[in-house]
Amino acid sequence: MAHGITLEHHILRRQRAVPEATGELTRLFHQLSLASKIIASKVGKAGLANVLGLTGDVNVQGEEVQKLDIFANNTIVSCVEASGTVCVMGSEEVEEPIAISPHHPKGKYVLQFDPLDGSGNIDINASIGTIFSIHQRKTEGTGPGNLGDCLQPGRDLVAAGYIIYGSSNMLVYSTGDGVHGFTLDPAIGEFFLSHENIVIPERGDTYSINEGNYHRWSEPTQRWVDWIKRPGADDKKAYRLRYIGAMVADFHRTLLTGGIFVYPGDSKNTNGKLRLLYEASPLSFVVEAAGGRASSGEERILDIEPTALHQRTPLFIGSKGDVDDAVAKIFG
Ligand code: P6P
Repeated sequence: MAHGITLEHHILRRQRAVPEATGELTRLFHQLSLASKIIASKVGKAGLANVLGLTGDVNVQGEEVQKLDIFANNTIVSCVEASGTVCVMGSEEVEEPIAISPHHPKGKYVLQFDPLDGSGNIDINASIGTIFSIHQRKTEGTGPGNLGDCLQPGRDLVAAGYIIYGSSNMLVYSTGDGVHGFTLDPAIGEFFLSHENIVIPERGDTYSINEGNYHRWSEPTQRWVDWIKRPGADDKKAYRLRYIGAMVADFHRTLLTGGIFVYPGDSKNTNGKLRLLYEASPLSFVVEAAGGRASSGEERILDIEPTALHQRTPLFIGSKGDVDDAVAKIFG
């Protein structure tokens, strides 16, 4: 293929290798890809169209200004439900599970997503992203799904990934057998394979955490941060701090170059800030498929049995060696 392998071609090749595949996952990915291109286009013009992080304004065209993450949410919902591949959806922007319109057939999958993670970065033109996770439905039949279909552990994911809207727009996904990155060619409007079989280094040299919360952390967490940022025995180097404030961007750097991203529990939020089902779980599925680790400190993220749609979890994610060190030093 002149320009390389497209996302659709890559997914189709996988579908053909799975005898029982019905093509539903391919169709779901196609609609997710479409939604991400629409979002990327809107995000790219946010500063011009006065569609920043504000809400309730009316722009120069007299149009109701939608907050970008609401726009992103609605774009994903409308694109995906039209595909007839999901029975229910869950979104950071919507309190309850999202039912599929009666006008559309229900499919065998469950999609959960953070439509625009790190949207506070829009106003400063820093990277943001969409995170998605795909399970098979648990309820029988072809009718509407429900909350029980959403509350599934990450180890049962069929696929997961993210789109990062940054200096270039990339989609990174895994179905458990490898992690693959695709870069959007805006001139053609297609995602082309640019990072095949991403493997995270065993260790990195950056740590990513909001040090502004230092005073709220447990003493063991404070001691681990004090340790990782300094040279130590056995040629341990001082790790460098990198923190963009959008987990998709901080995770993407960690996946490609190694190191660790941490959002721990603290005295204000014992379970931290990040959501399990549509932030920690999908990125943990990706990092493990790339040879990395993801833990809450107490257990493997993918083994957490969810009990609520928007439940939070502390998160230690990244290179195996760095995550193992952090968990051992903090939790013993
Ligand atoms: P803090 C963005 O709001 C987000 O959910 C993640 O993308 C990001 O890693 C984290 O919160 C940043 O939180 O407390 O450091 O501003």
